[in-house]
Formats: sequence, structure tokens, C-alpha cells
Amino acid sequence: MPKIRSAKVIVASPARNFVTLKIETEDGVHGVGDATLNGRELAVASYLGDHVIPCLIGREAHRIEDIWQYLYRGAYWRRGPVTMSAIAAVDMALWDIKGKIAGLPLYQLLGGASRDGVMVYCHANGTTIEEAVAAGRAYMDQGYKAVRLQAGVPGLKSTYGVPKGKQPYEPADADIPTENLWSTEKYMRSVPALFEAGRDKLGWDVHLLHDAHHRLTPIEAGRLGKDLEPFRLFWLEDPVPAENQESFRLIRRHTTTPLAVGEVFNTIWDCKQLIEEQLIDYIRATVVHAGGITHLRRIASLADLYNVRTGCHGATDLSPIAMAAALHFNLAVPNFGIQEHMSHAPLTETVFPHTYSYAGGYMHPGDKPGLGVDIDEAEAAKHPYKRAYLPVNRLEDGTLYNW
Ligand code: CS2
Ligand code: MG
Repeated sequence: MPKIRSAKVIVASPARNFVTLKIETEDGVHGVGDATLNGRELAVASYLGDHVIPCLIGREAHRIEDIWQYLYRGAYWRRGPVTMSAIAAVDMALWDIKGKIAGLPLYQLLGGASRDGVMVYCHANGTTIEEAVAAGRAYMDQGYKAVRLQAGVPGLKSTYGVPKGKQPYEPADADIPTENLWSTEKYMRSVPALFEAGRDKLGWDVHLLHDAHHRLTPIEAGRLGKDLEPFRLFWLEDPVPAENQESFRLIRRHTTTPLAVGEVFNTIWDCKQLIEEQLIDYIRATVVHAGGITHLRRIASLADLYNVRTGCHGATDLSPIAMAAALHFNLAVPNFGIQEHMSHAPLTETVFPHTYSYAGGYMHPGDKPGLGVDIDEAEAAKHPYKRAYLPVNRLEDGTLYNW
């Protein structure tokens, strides 16, 4: 069985920062994994380069589960976004290698296709409700069946999800964190009007989603969920910071608006109670931040027992490698819900050639053996890393708050 001969970490910034792990076997077969952690990229690069790669050399590339357990249990210091993103990158790369050696696309190794395509949702945003809804119409004209609506908040200079100019939204925008101002009161007043306009202009044959981005208290989330019930959202995402899983009981008591949580989760332990008590409807954990394909399958299997469906995070700070791996996972997993799809910049697409594609509201990973994605190292080398932080939020009285 082929052994791992070498591995390297590639940090590059084609349109934005990405961290990529490339593992090569003694037979010259290589696999790639995404290790990007937005705003903390170099921490994961060091964890991989200084602490993980030395332990990989000489191991059998096919022993994915054993290597996963070795890196998780063997670290002693378990869990956390840095550790689990590093493990995820190794896991993705080894599944890529296994698929290439088997001559099969990854989804075939995960049980084969459970559906014809992966339904995706796009980001329709605007500084005004009219702009956001018009963007939603434009995406529906491209065939999207699901649209996330985010709009500016009257009285606030900026808000999550809404770009400042005509450039696509990129939150990691400064060498030292930008400080944004936030007002829950102003925000709560603006959201129902956004979805009233959404349903009025876009109709009922489209799924509408919204991301509250961790900014409410449980009772505020209950109120917003109730305010949005007439508009039948597909989901309300990240209503509250989710460290306190039991706080979702309070939200559930007040609203039937479906809840989606988990893009910041990195192990099954972060969402065990949420799933077992059916406090959420979609789990957003991703292949890059939650330990790779191997661990995400465990999370999805637990979720399946409790009617919770997947809704993997898919913003542009997850590389095309993560998108490719997610699409293979989504195609096979039985309790698939939806996949987030923010299109990467052309420069990013150049550095990460891939076989996945979009058509009519659905995506497909393609049938190339492995993940069907790679990194063009020569192109990547032209775009050196540039430190970029996510913003921080302060309330109008200066209190440091959730971004
Ligand atoms: C957002 C992300 O896509 C989403 O649902 O929550 O854009 C998130 O803000 C970024 O991935 C953070 O890096
Ligand atoms: Mg989100």
C-alpha cells in the first residue's frame, strides 16, 4: 500500500488568502486539502507544517481513519478551529488520493449519488431592500432555487453580508480588524420589511434564507423568528452565538422558523445537544473546519437520526478544494439539505482548477477520480499571503459585541 512520501503547505492569496495542504505518495500520486481559517491562516499553516507533517511521512496513505484518530486523539489538545482545520486538510487530501488510486470520484467512495444534483443557495445583497431583492431576481434568472437575502440596516454605516461598493462581499478587509458599529434594534426593525418585499417581488416558488450572524439574544431570535413566520423562510441562520446549545430551547419555544447553525463548529461535540434535542433544522458544519469528510460524515449520521439536514457553509473564504469536497459529500449524504454557493473570484478559479459545475440551481462535483480539483502552484506563487482580519463589532455605546 502506498506510503506518504512528502507533504507541503501552500499559503497564497489569489483574490483572498487560502491555505492548501498537498500530500504526495511514494508512487507520485498527490492529493489536496483546504486548510483555510479566515483571519487565522498562518496558525493552521504552522500547525500543519510544524506539528502534523512530520508525523505523516512514511504512513500508509490509505489508512485515512487511523491517521484521523492519530491526529485527533494523539494531539492530546483536542478540538478547536485550528486543530480541526488542519486535520480536515489531511483528511481531504487522503480521500483525494484514495479516489485517484481507485479511479473513482470521491462521492462513489461515499456510497454513490443519492441525488442528481446538489441544490445551492446564492447571496443576494444590497445596501437597500430594493437592491437586495433586485439581486435576488437576477440570481433567480440564472436558475437559483434558493436565495439568501441580506440588506443594509437604516441608520448603520455597514452590516454583515453587504459589500461597501460594487465589489463582491469580502469581510476580511484590513490588516488590523475594521471596527463596525451594530444596533440590534435597528436591525430587527429592518428584516421583516426585507422579506415582505422578497415574497412580494420574488414570489413563493423560491427558497428564501437569512443570516443573523450570531448577533441576537435568544429572546430576540425568538421574536425575529416569529416576525418572519409569515414569509416562510427556508432558514434563519446563526440567530445567536451557539456555544450555549441549550439557549436554542428558548428560541424554539417562540418560533417555527427553521434554524441553521454550525459554520463555526469544528466537532460533533459542538452540536450534539442541538441535534439530539432537535433544536435546529440544518447543521452548517463544513468539510474544512469540522475535521474533513471523515468527521463530517459522523455529524451528518447523527443529524439523520433526528431529522436534521445538512446545510454546509460555502463562503468564498473556503477554497474551491473545500467546495469540491463538499459537493462530493452533499451528493452522497442521505439527509442533504442545501449547500451555500458564493462564487469565487476569477483569480481564485485560475489557481484552483476544478471539475465542479453549476447549472439551473444545482451543482455537481464532476466524475474525475478523487476530488476533481487541484492547485496550480506556479500561479499560486504569484499571489503572496497578505494578512487580513475579519472585522469586530461594537454596539453604539462602544461595547465589544459579536461580529
Ligand atoms: C457567513 C460567512 O456565508 C456565511 O454564512 O456567515 O460569510 C462568514 O461571515 C465568513 O465565512 C467568515 O469568514
Ligand atoms: Mg453564516
